[in-house]
Amino acid sequence: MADLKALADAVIKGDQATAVSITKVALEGGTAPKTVLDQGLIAGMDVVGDRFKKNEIYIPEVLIAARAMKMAMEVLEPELVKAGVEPIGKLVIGTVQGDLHDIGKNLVAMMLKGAGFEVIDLGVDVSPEKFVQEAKTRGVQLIGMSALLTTTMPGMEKTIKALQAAGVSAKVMVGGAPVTENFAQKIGAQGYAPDAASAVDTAKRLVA
Ligand code: B1M
Repeated sequence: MADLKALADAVIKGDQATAVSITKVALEGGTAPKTVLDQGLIAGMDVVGDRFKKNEIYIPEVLIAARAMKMAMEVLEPELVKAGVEPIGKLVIGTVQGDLHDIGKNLVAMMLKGAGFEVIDLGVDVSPEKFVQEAKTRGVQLIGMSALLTTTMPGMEKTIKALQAAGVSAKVMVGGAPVTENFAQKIGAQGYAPDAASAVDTAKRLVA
């Protein structure tokens, strides 16, 4: 059994090489990709988030930890995706304008790919105009928006209004730590999910 506690510790320390090598060893040893994700990478990032909240660590340490998680996720992603079969839907996803947080959005994108969705990732700091343009030209059924800052959440509502004004009929799913079901309903989003796993269920429901 791979040492997923050591993997979480590598993320916490921002030790990219160790995070990548334990991820590889875990996968080669037959540990399920989802277990590596939940018990190693996400467990480590949870601790980082907690320490950041308590001012025990600062932005540089968080950034270094985030990089280690991203490097390990590059190894993990193809394995998560392998579980997918036929594309069951097509969506664009992005972090809203002014917001550079992408770890959660990447996890959601990864899980959706793993569940069989075709995912077009627009990255971070995505303007309402860009969401509208991409949704129109790519012919998607679903638009996913992520926000981690209370100050960038209004970008979700602006985007929904821009989509409506442009006559885009694709459904909208929103998420991110400060986003709630109530907020989603208030801004007219059809779907909300509190985490990457439930994002898959919500997306499936919206394209059914
Ligand atoms: Co920043 N940051 N950050 N940060 N950061 C938070 C979000 C914060 C809560 C920390 C704190 O103060 N305790 C706080 C926001 C406060 C607020 O607005 N309420 C904060 C702040 C203030 C800032 C800056 C303003 C700091 C500064 O410069 N003074 C700055 C803003 C930069 C910007 O965006 N313009 C900033 C910068 C950064 C870093 C660059 C250092 C780094 C981001 C690196 C990166 O993403 N590439 C960073 C990080 C890492 C964090 C914390 C520590 C961790 C976020 C994270 O990755 N969590 C965070 C504190 C925390 O959350 N405890 C914090 C792990 C991730 C798996 O969870 O993203 O919630 P999350 O995603 C979950 C769910 O929310 C959901 O599924 C995911 C997986 O389960 N989900 C969706 C997410 N998107 C979804 C979309 C869906 C459905 C579900 O549908 C489409």
